[in-house]
Amino acid sequence: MAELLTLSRHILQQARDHHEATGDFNLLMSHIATATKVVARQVSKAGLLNVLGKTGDTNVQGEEVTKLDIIANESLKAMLDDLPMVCALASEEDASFVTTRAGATSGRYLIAFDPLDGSSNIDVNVSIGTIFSVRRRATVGELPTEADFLGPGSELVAAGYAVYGSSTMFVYTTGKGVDGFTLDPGVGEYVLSHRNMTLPDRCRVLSINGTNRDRWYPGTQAFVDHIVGRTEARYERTTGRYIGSLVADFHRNLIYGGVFAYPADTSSPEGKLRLLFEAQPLALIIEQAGGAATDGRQRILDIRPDGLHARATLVIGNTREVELYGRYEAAHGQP
Ligand code: P6P
Repeated sequence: MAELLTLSRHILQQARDHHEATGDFNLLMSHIATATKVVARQVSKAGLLNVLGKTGDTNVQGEEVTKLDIIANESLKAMLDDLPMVCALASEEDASFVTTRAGATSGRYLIAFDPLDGSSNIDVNVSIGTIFSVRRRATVGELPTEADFLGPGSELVAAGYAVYGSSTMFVYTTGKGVDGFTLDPGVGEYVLSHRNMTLPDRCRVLSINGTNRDRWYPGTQAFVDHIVGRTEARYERTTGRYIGSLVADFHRNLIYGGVFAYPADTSSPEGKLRLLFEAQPLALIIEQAGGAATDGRQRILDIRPDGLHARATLVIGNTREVELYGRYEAAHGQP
């Protein structure tokens, strides 16, 4: 049987290639992976553990909170709170960041995560996911501040996601390409299944919520019409797929080739998706896989968030389509 390359070993190899070999980074990444395995177990047993459904609360985004959101959020924070190299954690579910118990002043790394993206799909058994990013602060010795989180995505040292679907996968990059691992429940380990993931240069899929058409600005409408109108041979076989779970839509497009767009529109003038918790990590991954991500005007990885919960237009996938969106955006502009 082919040798199984576990995520743990892969992280060690990556660390040898280009991070200080203190072991801190390896331990950090391994804890993130383990946290996603805990969430995967909770998600897989959600119906049985009777944790489906809503809590009746709303989060900082004003979204209804599901019980699994809370469980996933608390699991991730508990798993990462004990790491001496981590000084702070920021969650999409929480209004502000938290300093860790173990590394508040000594820790160099900061972790931001969306604990359970797409959670509105939990009750109908559609794939959901956890998205994370890791950044490093310049100095240690003091308590971290929110500003330590607000750098451009180009400063991230790692980004990745877990997708809880027909199988659980962990996909990540440390700036040296993208690799995907599938959870082997029998072993309890993530095993390399998608080495050096590269975005196919074909627009197999267009992912956008078409029911928002009447809210789109003209540039978005023209972009979609260009593809749906099959104005080029490239789009003869393009199909629409949109399941309202960003991680699942992104993961499918990464494998098949395609473009996802959640544009600013008249009801969400800043865009709906979060720059720090969703757009930045996925932008790092897609660029490492040979694609692109912009907000229609600038590279996502160049944008400095103006706050933890900053939102952004996200157009992400094949470079050709992302650039096409930018041309239509420039031609029509936003009011
Ligand atoms: P809409 C889920 O709530 C989420 O943040 C992303 O996972 C998903 O892509 C998007 O919102 C779906 O939003 O407005 O199309 O339902």
